[in-house]
Amino acid sequence: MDLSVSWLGQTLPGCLYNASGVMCREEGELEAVRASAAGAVVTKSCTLQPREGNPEPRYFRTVIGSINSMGLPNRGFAYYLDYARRYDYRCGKPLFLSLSGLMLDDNCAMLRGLAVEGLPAIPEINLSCPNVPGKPQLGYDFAATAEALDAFDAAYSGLYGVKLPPYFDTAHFAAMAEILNRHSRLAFVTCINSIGNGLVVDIDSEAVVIKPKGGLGGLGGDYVLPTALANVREFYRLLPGKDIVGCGGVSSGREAFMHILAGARAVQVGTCLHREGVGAFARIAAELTELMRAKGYRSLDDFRGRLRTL
Ligand code: RRO
Repeated sequence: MDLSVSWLGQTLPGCLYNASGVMCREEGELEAVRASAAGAVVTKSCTLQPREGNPEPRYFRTVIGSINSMGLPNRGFAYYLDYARRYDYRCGKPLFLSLSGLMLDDNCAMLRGLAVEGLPAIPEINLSCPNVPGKPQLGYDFAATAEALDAFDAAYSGLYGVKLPPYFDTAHFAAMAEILNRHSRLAFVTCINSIGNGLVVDIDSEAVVIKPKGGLGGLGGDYVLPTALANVREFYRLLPGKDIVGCGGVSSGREAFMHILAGARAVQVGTCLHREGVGAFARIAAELTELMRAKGYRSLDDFRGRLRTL
């Protein structure tokens, strides 16, 4: 069975990798992902300067998913750039650098910093962090997103991607797609970041479960699967020539299959990876392989995007 993926001019050995934020803040975690059955590696979203993030508790696992308000804890751009300098690109697993500057100039400075190095690492610019108090998600401000993409094009001459927040209205899919389609070097979009500002309530204590923002945080896991699939599907239809990376609610081969059927070129794993560790990649890949075998598919190209409508 062939789970390899042709993408960004190379062949990834597998279609699964980590969602930014999970198992990717420290070099040891990044190397554990690289050494696993993952087909690529993405770093924790970084800012120009290191950040501690929000006060604990800031991540909580529920029976069917997760809520987080991490607040962008990261080691700072220089740390991940240094990792990118030393990364073993010959392993065939592309390295994505997730960038989440606190303002547009910071993102452009990081893009320029990456450009001068001439490294094969690929930026995934995060337009959708829901958890920094006072900083709205850029992807919900269409004019600001349009301005940001123009600035990214000026700051960086290579291919790049963006991580989008979930959208919930067909008019918003269309408006965002129209903006994204203006940028030919925007090669991929990752759908979706967590569903922002959910609230998990504990009945026993009659309290919220995370401390920042009065308990509000981004939802992941089973809560978000249908929303993630809708975003993958709509952007797959609306962004011809660009690739969609599916992210949201993948905990077995079945959800990975659904994302690819909806149009995903590669699939990220977040909440499940946090719960299970890097062994999740081999397990999900084996389940996807078995499902494909049962259906008579030999490669991901056999069914990518071929979701049927009624
Ligand atoms: O660090 C976080 O709180 C965080 C980020 Br940057 C993000 O993009 N998505 C998320 O759920 N948490």
